[in-house]
Amino acid sequence: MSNLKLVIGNKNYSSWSLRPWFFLKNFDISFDEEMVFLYEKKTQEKVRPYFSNGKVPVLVDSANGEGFRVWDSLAIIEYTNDKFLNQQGWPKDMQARAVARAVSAEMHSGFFALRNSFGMDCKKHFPNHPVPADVQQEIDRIIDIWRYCKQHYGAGGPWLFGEFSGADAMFAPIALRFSIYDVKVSGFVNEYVDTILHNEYIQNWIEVGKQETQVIDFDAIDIG
Ligand SMILES: N[C@@H](CCC(=O)N[C@@H](CS)C(=O)NCC(=O)O)C(=O)O
Repeated sequence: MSNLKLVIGNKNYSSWSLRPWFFLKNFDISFDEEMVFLYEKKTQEKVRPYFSNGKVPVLVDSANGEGFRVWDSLAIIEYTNDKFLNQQGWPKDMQARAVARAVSAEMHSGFFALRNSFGMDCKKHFPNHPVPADVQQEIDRIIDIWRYCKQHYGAGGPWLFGEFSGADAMFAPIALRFSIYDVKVSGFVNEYVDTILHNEYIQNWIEVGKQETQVIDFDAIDIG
């Protein structure tokens, strides 16, 4: 048993949970998982004790006994970077690091059309799915962000800043959405999406998600 516990939603659906989960896994930080099924009667009851606003992910750090809680995906990445990685969770170069944080914050606070119209559902695949104009606009912005990162900082490896960083964890669910909704991409975008989709931890997440039985009606709720 680890001192760290990550409370996550259904792997099939919970894109916010995937971000810190992927970050911790790829940086080999050991943690336990507790899964809370989303949008069920007991969901709020299970999540509220963590001082969350009823949402997952939440990280619980019991190293000092008291169960310190961090209730936001990006804050969990920052906290574990501070505590376990000696700042290796973000690019070493100061300017690259600032850009990585800027694009992560942009992901964290935006892209609502894409998140709402192309909800994450690992079990689904929609060949030739239509792309509404507002979603296309956001996809174009994401591709511009990825191109900028790769061109300026990403030559040293397959990730946005060469080596894996918090920015890749923040954008990982986008690769899953591109695959599920058959978003046509080519060149470096395709390579980057493949890097994420072929990652062993992402494959494991998808496999487990596919085995879950709870079904959520996307039209009835906003899952982010
Ligand atoms: N900003 C939060 C968003 C978390 C979030 O919206 N989580 C969704 C699941 S992916 C959730 O818990 N939804 C349950 C609800 O809204 O009742 C974060 O980054 O952690």
